[in-house]
Amino acid sequence: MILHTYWRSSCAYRVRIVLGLKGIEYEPRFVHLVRDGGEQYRPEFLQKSPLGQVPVLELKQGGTPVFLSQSLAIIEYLEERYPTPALLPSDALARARVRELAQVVNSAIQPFQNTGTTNFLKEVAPDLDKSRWYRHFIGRGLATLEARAKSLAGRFLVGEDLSIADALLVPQLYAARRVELPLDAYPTLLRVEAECVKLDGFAVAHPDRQPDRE
Ligand SMILES: N[C@@H](CCC(=O)N[C@@H](CS)C(=O)NCC(=O)O)C(=O)O
Repeated sequence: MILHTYWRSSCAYRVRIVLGLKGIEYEPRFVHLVRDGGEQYRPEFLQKSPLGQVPVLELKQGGTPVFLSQSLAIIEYLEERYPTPALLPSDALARARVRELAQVVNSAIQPFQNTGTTNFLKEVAPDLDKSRWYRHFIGRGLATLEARAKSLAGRFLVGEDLSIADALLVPQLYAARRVELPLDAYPTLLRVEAECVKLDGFAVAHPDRQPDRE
């Protein structure tokens, strides 16, 4: 299987974590999101991902390549195909909690920090204070996660078992540090992150360990 990825993409980082935790071999193909106006907008990549975004998982169906985008769809596909270690709890409410926290990152934070969004903002609102923008949306999302985590977290974000929610949390904290958001208001999230990064699956997925890192 092939993963179209970029070292600093938090969404590709999520998928790399899941591939690493499950020990799934894959071939990376690098898509530079900044160089030459963004390789994600080249016609050949838009055929794989019409939104022009990474990650994309490339699979073979009956010998023909097929392309799956959206990190959460990819992660749930991997969870079904490679169930060990399980990254979704067996209890229905706990499973919904994992998806709830994953969606806070996926829907309520990441779209506001996305390169495509901020490039467009530069165009339509050149005087915008970008650092205030990032702090507002990332801070609001992390505060939501922290509030939930206070009652839900154990060793990991939802209870004692590692889950998809942890695979979204760690890249989001990485993205928050990139924009220098102070993180001391989120002690539970930092404690969970410290547990996650002890695991090899997280270590191998880190942006600094990617061959396309600059
Ligand atoms: N919801 C999508 C978001 C994907 C996304 O925004 N990817 C970013 C990198 S983290 C990207 O490729 N941005 C390039 C652009 O929008 O131009 C997912 O979870 O995969």
